[in-house]
Amino acid sequence: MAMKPEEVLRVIAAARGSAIVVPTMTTAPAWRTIAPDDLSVTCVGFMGGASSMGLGLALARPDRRVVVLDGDGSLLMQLGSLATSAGAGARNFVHLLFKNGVYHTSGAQHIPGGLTVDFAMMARAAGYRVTCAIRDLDEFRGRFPELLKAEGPVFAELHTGLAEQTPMTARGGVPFHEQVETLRARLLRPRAAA
Ligand SMILES: Cc1ncc(C[n+]2csc(CCOP(=O)(O)OP(=O)(O)O)c2C)c(N)n1
Ligand SMILES: [Mg+2]
Repeated sequence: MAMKPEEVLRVIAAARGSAIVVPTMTTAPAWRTIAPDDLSVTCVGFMGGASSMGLGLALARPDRRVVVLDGDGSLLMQLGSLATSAGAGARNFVHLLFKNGVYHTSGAQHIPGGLTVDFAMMARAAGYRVTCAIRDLDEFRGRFPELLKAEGPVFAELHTGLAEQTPMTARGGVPFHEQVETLRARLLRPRAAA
């Protein structure tokens, strides 16, 4: 049975430490409830852009982990970004794919290939250093801390069901430019206080 995305997000929130998190699509509304007021910046609207935004942050701040919470339809739309992320070779880059087989945010239309597309294999072929697929919450709970510490780029395909909310049903949240300002201010603080 597919994992509940909200439960996966709770595991991430509990284990992430000082990692910057970049949610997108249906992970976004859940994440702002589960991990409010923190080192996160939500990628909205820009399908396939979350990993590029996360990659920029990872390259700029090699002292921190960056965890991207991506959508499968989004990644398919920018499949070439796998090679970009892998090619950049950022050791601190962790790319988590919420594989639900649909474009949930826009009405749950099936993505091309449905659940048969093997994104972990694609990431491996693109050159990610660590890749895996995880189907079970206990397995994810056990493996996430090690994925978070592993030498990246790391990619994990997470088999998840549908989220309770989408950005369409749960609108709002902090406007993007304000999130960026807050994140920048927090990252510019002296390391000891960060
Ligand atoms: C280029 C482009 N086409 C279409 C859309 C409309 N759109 C917004 S979200 C979305 C679906 C996202 O699906 P997925 O990445 O699988 O995330 P999920 O909603 O399943 O979490 C679509 C098609 C868009 N934002 N950009
Ligand atoms: Mg999806």
